[in-house]
Amino acid sequence: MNNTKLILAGGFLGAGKTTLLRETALRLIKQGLRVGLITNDQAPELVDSELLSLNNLHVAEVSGSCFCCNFNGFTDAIQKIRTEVAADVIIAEPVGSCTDLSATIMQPLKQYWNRELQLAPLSVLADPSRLDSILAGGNAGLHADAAYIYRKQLEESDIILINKSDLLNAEQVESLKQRTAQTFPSATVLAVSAIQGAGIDEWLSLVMNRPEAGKRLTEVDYDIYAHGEAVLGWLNGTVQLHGATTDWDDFTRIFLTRLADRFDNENLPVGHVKVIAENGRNFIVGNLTGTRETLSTRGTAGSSRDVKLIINARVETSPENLDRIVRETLDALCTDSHTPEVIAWRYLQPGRPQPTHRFTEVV
Ligand SMILES: Nc1nc2c(ncn2[C@@H]2O[C@H](COP(=O)(O)OP(=O)(O)OP(=O)(O)O)[C@@H](O)[C@H]2O)c(=O)[nH]1
Ligand SMILES: [Mg+2]
Repeated sequence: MNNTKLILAGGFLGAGKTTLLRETALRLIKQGLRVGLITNDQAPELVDSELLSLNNLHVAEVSGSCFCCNFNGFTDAIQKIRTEVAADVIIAEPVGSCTDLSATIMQPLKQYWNRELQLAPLSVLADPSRLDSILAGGNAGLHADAAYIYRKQLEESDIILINKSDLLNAEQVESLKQRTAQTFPSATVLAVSAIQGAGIDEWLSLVMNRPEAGKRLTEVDYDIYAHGEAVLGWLNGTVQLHGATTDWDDFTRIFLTRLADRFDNENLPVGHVKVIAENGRNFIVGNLTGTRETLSTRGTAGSSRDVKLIINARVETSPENLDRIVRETLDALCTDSHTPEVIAWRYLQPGRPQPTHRFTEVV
């Protein structure tokens, strides 16, 4: 089998990685290439995998641990996709709270998988409002240790993608690009809009053609890193709702709005809360990447008596409190009209990262 191009698209929670995976995969498929995607999370039941599969894309999932702490799980997923679809290109999305990927993923892949894989430069996406704060020495509305992870992700990248450029005017884009390049001088900085497609071809031409990947290692203090992850409560739940005919688009918006209000009122910074409501092949996705004004939805699930709801929430609070808030909000919305049947429901605090490999030199 020919060697496969592997593109790692990292970046903090909610930066737009899954949106980029979808947009890029569709473009590459149009060019006649075979594409596989790999998603990753601390627990199963992923909105991202469901969303990409519903777009008819080929997805493998590594769940239960990040790629770095389950390197063999990651390479098994790579091998699975190579076998199943003979992929020309694989795009992988690491967990948004993960860093040190150059030392723990890129270098080991270069060392042990150089015959099977052609590694693309490490791309890291950044949400412009969080990035703006980080560049100004702030914490992007996050706990200082979570903001540390954000900075480390950018520091180790080969390419920084300032995503959501559609939210900025040309002057703001230029200023953000310049300040990013000054702070992270060894990275190539591009501005893109994953949702509208702007800048994606330029990025693709870089990742498909540039031979150097994982050019630098950065020092990471694992105590701060572990704490930065541990301040986030994590909840992945899937429920089936049965009951009165309901407009699931309204339902999803109200559910997310009420959650946003709870988090904002209790001063709990949101990493990312995402919900997908599926009614057969119709679905709506709702996202919250910060306070209430970041709430957005895409797609439509229409109306019916039944729906499958997948909820993935990463919020700075204890997992128990996150579970309580999400359950109370859902139960209040379902009173009398629906019976929720829980298919899967987990809440957890990410454990200390213990990478399978950690290289101290660039391969
Ligand atoms: N305006 C705008 N919104 C975007 C863009 N890309 C992504 N988003 C939105 O940002 C939110 C998060 O996008 P995702 O692609 O789920 O982000 P992610 O990085 O995969 O998030 P995690 O998997 O939780 O780490 C969603 O509401 C997207 O619609 C963009 O280019 N412009
Ligand atoms: Mg994602």
